[in-house]
Amino acid sequence: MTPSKARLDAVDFAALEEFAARYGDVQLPPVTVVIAAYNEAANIASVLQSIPREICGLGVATVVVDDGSSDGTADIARGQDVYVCAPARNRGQGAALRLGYHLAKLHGARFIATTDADGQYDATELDLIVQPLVDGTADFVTGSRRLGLYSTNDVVRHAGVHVFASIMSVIARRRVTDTSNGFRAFRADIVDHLILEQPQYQATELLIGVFYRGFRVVEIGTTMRQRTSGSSKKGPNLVYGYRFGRVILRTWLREWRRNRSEGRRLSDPPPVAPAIDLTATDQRHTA
Ligand SMILES: Nc1nc2c(ncn2[C@@H]2O[C@H](COP(=O)(O)OP(=O)(O)OP(=O)(O)O)[C@@H](O)[C@H]2O)c(=O)[nH]1
Ligand SMILES: [Mg+2]
Repeated sequence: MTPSKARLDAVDFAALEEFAARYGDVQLPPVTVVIAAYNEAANIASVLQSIPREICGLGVATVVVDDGSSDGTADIARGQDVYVCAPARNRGQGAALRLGYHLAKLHGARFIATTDADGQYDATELDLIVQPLVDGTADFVTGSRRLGLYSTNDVVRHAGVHVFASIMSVIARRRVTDTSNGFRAFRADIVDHLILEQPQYQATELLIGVFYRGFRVVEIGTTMRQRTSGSSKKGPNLVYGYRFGRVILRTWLREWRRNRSEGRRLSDPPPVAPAIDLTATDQRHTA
């Protein structure tokens, strides 16, 4: 992976160096769970303790990316059996996840899963989203609250989930039910084929990217609970909706132009689809 392709910047490289200095040239197990965490002191310990030691029979490590929490989130995470990557400057969830993906891939992860540090997702369902990758039937699996369980009293947010899913269904030319789910899993090698520029609202950039690169995307019903502690970092509903919509539009245009310049169609297969050889690593390794 070249730095230009990875689109990492000086903050990312410094964080990767600090990680290597702290943990050495660690070889991550096949499944690495990446969690972006910012001021989640009230939630992070229980979330980390809920991550299973094995997913689909494969070894699991967790990498927490905390870029400047002021409430001790990183210290709490370091007290758990996980890896912590700590960029020097706060840049948003999208930037934290992008760094986490590259870190996981650089250190040998085969599959990357993500969940949030706020306890809204159910870690016992990680098996559900990793299984299609292990079976080789999908490259990217995203949780869907509408196909699974979803509790909210927020009617605006609820309507937004439907509206954005309809827009995404038009863009992807297939039915999509949830565009902002942070519970997902994908093959680590696809990261090199995606452009990830969004510092905060990455979910749709990632989703449009995988659709337009031709990767096999599967939605699976999963659980999404309400936050019980801490506060959303995404702002009030209208701000969230406006910024989210803007990311969809910009990414769509970018990926449409990218495909056009390469003579690719939406239905074309991915640029490369290397086979996943799970016999090549120690599958039981844990953090
Ligand atoms: N490292 C890092 N993590 C962040 C940042 N902003 C948000 N996060 C984390 O990203 C995850 C999702 O953030 P939330 O604020 O819950 O956003 P959301 O789940 O999309 O929206 P809500 O439905 O309002 O909760 C949580 O684990 C946050 O701690 C950030 O600037 N840096
Ligand atoms: Mg949340």
